[in-house]
Amino acid sequence: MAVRKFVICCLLCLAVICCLLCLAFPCFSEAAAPAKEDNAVAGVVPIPIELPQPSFIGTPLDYRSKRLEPPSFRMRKPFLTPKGTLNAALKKTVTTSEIPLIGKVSQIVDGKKQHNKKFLVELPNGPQWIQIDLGAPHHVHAIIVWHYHESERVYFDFAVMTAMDEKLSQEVTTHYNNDHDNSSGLGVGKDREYVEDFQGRLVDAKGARARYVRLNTNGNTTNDLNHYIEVEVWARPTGE
Ligand SMILES: [Ca+2]
Repeated sequence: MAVRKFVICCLLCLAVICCLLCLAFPCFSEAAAPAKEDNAVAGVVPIPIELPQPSFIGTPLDYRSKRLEPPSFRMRKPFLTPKGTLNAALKKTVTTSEIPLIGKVSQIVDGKKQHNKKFLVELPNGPQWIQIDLGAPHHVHAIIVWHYHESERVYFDFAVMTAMDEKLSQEVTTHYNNDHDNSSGLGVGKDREYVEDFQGRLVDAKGARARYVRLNTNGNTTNDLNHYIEVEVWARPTGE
């Protein structure tokens, strides 16, 4: 009986000592837990997108379409790209289908993206495009566009393409197209329409090889004009 009591006492003491060790040295209790994964998976990191201030002016959008994305008030998830990916569009050469009515084409890639009208580049009515020359072939991972986010609006026939030449004849890839009836002549697109906001629209270009990036629109829910505040092209040089 005495031996049994002695064994029970020893076990209780051992348990108390283990608990005290775990409290004093957490590594005793976490030794088997897997290492916590960092934001950066091996070789890729989230692109550091700097967002402008949201706008709280303007009337709510009165537009209904089965092609319109349902409203989302969530922040975009981090977008991972290979290390070394930069905004290759910044301060590069921009050409446009027509001369802007407001602003200069260089403002599309000047890094300024607040919603105020002084940052706005306005192109005339009808189908219009802007094109960015990255200066050299790149692997393009993400194209982010802020058309005009002062008030809620939807831009029509939004299409994003990349190519190796400025005439868009070599290695042409369409990454986004919501021209559902081919009214802009870019082919029928099945992507959704969306409401502009301060986060801009990120188009996944999946590492496409390209030197030129072209963005198209054909008016919007407020008027028939076409607008750009900023376009970013997150890419890495191919080294060619
Ligand atoms: Ca700008």
